[in-house]
Amino acid sequence: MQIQTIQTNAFDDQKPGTSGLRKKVKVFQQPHYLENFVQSIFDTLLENGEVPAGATLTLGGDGRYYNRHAIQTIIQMAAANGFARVMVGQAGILSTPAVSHLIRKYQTFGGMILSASHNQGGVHGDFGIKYNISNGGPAPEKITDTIFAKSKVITQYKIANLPAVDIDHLGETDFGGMNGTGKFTVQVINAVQDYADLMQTLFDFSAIKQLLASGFKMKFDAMHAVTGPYAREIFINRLGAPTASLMNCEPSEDFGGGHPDPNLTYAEDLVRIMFAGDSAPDFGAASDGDGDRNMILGKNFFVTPSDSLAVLAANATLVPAYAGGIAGVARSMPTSAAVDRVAAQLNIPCFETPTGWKFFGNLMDAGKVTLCGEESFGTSSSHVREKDGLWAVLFWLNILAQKNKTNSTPISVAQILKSHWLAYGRNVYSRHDYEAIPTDAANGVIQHIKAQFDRLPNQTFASHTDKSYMVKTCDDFSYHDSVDGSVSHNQGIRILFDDGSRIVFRLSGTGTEGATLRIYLEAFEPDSTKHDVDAQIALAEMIQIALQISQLKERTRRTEPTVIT
Ligand code: VG1
Ligand code: CO
Repeated sequence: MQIQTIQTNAFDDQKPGTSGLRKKVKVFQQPHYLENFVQSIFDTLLENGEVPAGATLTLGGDGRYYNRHAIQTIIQMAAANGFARVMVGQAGILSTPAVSHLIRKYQTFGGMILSASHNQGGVHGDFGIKYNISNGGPAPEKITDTIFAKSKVITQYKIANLPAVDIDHLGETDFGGMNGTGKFTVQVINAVQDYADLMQTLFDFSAIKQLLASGFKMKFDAMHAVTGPYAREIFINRLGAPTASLMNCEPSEDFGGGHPDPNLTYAEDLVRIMFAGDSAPDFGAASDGDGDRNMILGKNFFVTPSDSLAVLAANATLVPAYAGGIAGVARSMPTSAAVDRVAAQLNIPCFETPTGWKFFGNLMDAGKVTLCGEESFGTSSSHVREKDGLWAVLFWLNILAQKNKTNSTPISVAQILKSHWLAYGRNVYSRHDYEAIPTDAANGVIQHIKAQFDRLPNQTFASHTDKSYMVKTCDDFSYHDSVDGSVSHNQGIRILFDDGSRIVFRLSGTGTEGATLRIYLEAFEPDSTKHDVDAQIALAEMIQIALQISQLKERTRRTEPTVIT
């Protein structure tokens, strides 16, 4: 194997966002663009010396367009940069939680995930790369900042002249090592079994199997993305569900032309099935491009991700892996405080972190939290260091199986939520996204809100009812990591009202077109007679206040959000 050193010019836009570097495919296709970023990752890892002898890199993606090309390039660059082995998913495909699990199970040095997650794929869609460290979790900000700094000054990268590696057949291929020394191995694995085995150690598969055999109907939508093969192994082969329980389970390079984003807008086919009245299945779920997100639906019922996290925490002891209780919980700042109420009752700590899974890693490594979640359809536990879509689906099924075992009248998803709200009160919640707006207008909105920070506290906003809303405090959220002492500023604007209601404004860090402004709305409703009110109606006044404070319509000329969840 010969190593070539290629001269290159730096790009100035390779800043990793909330979850890795995401750009249009055509941006990644520019000469040296991918290589520069990959070398910047390796240079960051190598800063303190060589890659340790025998180091393995785990590698896989969600199967989107450009995945195969990128896999070959990264294998060649890993060889040139001193890795002894690359463990790659068959056909180059691995879900994000599967990569996290493989890194941990086989104690590999780290992993690269090729995905732009829920963003559209295909030639005209998005591509992305993320680096995960040896705990299985996304690289923390300290590392991603260094990667960005290196990408701005890079002058050369190293690549080995390997022949194209067959990534479609399981097994190992050995190549001669760097400049004739040692050897370099590419191992093609099928991670589905490893992942399904892990799930089987966490959940009561025989109880879920019984539930599914009892006439309980489920529908899982893989949205033409990575979870299809995992879902088939788990639900059909291991849990005995009929094949009709699955839809869109063939991964495709452009996700069937759709948006692999499991929410009420983009998972419309599943939503239609689940809201079909009496004939609807009892349980529905979907996951995103790289398999780390989940949407949970009941018969004619939508579970907000924030509520889902709270329900999982409240019922964790029904699941074998968490039967002994959970150490603590964490949620991203914009996620509703529903889980905080559960934590208070369980007398366990609850942490509030910035958006993005990378902030949960330290808390899990330190044993401070077991369950984590984000309002953006992400939930998981310390079994991996990523969010995990199928894990959340199995958790719900395990809860339903247990609750229905001991009850003669079936208990539905909607009933679980209603009794949860009865016990804890309801944190009514919604997120409004304004996608692809001009960056200047988006920044203008944020500046305009910040400029009001001095006068907002104690200001009262009129209400159509006899209620009025007074601002208690407002700030731009900063996070102090209690484990490593790091501080992250500018993580989203919070406007907190004296009755516990809240509006959060944040710019997305995963978009690739203009800016996406997210408005997160929350109000606490203790009165159970009002728990059935639709969230958009219950939050109507919060929405008006948000528009008034932000001048969003005037500044962006948008009259409606593009996505409401
Ligand atoms: C979004 C979500 C965030 C999530 C991130 C990655 O980020 O809001 O909660 O962690 O996507 O998820 P942003 O910056 O666009 O709001 V995934 O499934 O794209 O890896
Ligand atoms: Co994702």
